[in-house]
Amino acid sequence: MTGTIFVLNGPNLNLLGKRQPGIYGSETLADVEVATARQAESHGMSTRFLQSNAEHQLIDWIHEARDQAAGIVINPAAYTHTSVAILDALNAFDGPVIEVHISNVHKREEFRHHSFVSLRADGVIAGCGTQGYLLAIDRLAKLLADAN
Ligand code: DHK
Repeated sequence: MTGTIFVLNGPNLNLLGKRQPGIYGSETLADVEVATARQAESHGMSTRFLQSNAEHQLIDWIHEARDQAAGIVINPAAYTHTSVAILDALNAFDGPVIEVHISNVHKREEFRHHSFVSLRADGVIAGCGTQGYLLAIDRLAKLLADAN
């Protein structure tokens, strides 16, 4: 096991900063990548930061995390609300998992209130903007330190 955290991002997050900035803010995913890498570094850890619009790709990365990652931060985006397959993949991962949503999904449409991923997540952060990713890194670092 290494000190690597996989940070996985689901569909449409490649458009972060351009897409509905009133909901998701003006920072780009590249900005978030830099900030999360710095945050992980401050805990002596590194990140592998990935985004895909394809469900199967996210699942394949979760499988890779099984022997490459100490923990996972995941914003599954719309797959949060639909994907049993991503839940099953996360259930095959032994380390801690933190689920992140940039927006407060509970303040939005009812279909966003249910998360399959929350059945597996050790923590859920919603509505804290892109700062949620940094909070998730901090939480993973604490869980991993406590486990050792
Ligand atoms: C991002 C999305 O793309 C939505 O489909 C989710 C999530 C919420 C977010 O807040 O980061 O419902």
